[in-house]
Amino acid sequence: MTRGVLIAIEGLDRTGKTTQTSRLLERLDKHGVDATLIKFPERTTPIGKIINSYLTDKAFELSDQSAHLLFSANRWELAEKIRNLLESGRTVVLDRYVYSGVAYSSAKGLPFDWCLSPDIGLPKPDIVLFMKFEHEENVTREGFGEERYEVAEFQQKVRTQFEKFQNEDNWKTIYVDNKSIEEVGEIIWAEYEAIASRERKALQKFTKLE
Ligand code: DGP
Repeated sequence: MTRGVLIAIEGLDRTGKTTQTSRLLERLDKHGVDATLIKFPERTTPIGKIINSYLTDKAFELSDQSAHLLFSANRWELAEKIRNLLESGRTVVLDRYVYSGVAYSSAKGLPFDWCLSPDIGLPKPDIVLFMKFEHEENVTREGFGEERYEVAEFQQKVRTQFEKFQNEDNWKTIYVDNKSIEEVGEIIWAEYEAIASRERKALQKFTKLE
């Protein structure tokens, strides 16, 4: 059986990640690909509930280190499920993952490597699609301000931290400026097809060796 593909969709707040992840799921389904969407933070688990209070209640006090470790623990809560889904052949789409964890916390001033270390050992995505605005002036501020991190200046710092991952071998940046939902969806689909076909070829080679 082919292992499923692990895709992470990353980006700043309000870049359209959630719209694109659900569209990708629909398209995978139409093509007969068994797929599961997991959104981080997963706010319904025991740790996720604490994270939700932290994000929505600005009076909820938590040190930056504690908050960081909770977000990481939330990913570990689901690590086995992700592994099992992949092993059973399902494709898994993640709406945010390790990279958000490091980018948001290091933007607050915590050391980058310290932020990365609790996530070491989590399943590595085959591809990370990082959605961003190339030109800052295209960022819509609409809706910012409802949750803890939704402040334009902070988002700028997060963006700088995210960009530190751009030379990773699984990283692809998708510019969303002036593109329709459909156009961004097409780019994401092309990236998915490329990675899925690479996985199929790798499997064929492997089976030929047996
Ligand atoms: P979302 O549900 O995708 O809107 O995320 C909620 C907020 O939490 C958003 O401002 C980004 C932030 N966030 C997401 N994942 C992490 C993480 O792992 N660590 C930290 N510090 N913040 C995160």
